[in-house]
Amino acid sequence: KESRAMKFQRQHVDSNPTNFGPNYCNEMMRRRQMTDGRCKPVNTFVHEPLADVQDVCLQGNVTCKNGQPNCHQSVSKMNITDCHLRRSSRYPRCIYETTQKDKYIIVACEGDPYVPVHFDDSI
Ligand code: PAX
Repeated sequence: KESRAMKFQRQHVDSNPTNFGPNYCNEMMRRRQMTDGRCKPVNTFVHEPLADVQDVCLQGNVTCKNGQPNCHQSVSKMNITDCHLRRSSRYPRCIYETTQKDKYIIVACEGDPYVPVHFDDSI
């Protein structure tokens, strides 16, 4: 079974995007299985080395949006892409807006090794 850590990598890490352009989210949300059964409404991909994303778990501790204490904010801005489902798009045709940004990421971490399992926000 896919672990929470592996699921985070599938959904949120794309270190070396090869297909960047206006269709990035439409392709990647499908390829990374976030359009099976429903269109996931919002999802962020981080374009940094996996080790750098995992290192965020050792960086500034912050409270998560849900009040849990296990969130961490990156010390550096990271290159990310936000995928937002278009309001007019209806399953099974999931159509996304692709927006590239440089922002600090906030992830929730768990386990031993302590690794990212949830993407909380970017600021
Ligand atoms: P998730 O299901 O929220 O969390 P996501 O991050 O890909 O998935 P399972 O066993 O899978 O249910 N976990 C936590 N979740 C939240 N908060 C804390 N502190 C926490 N600690 C552990 C994946 C697993 O992490 C566990 C949680 O129980 C899950 O375990 O965001 C909704 C989705 O949109 C993404 C992030 C979420 O997907 P919301 O509205 O809940 O914040 N998303 C959101 C994004 O990718 N980018 C964004 O900018 C925003 C705002």
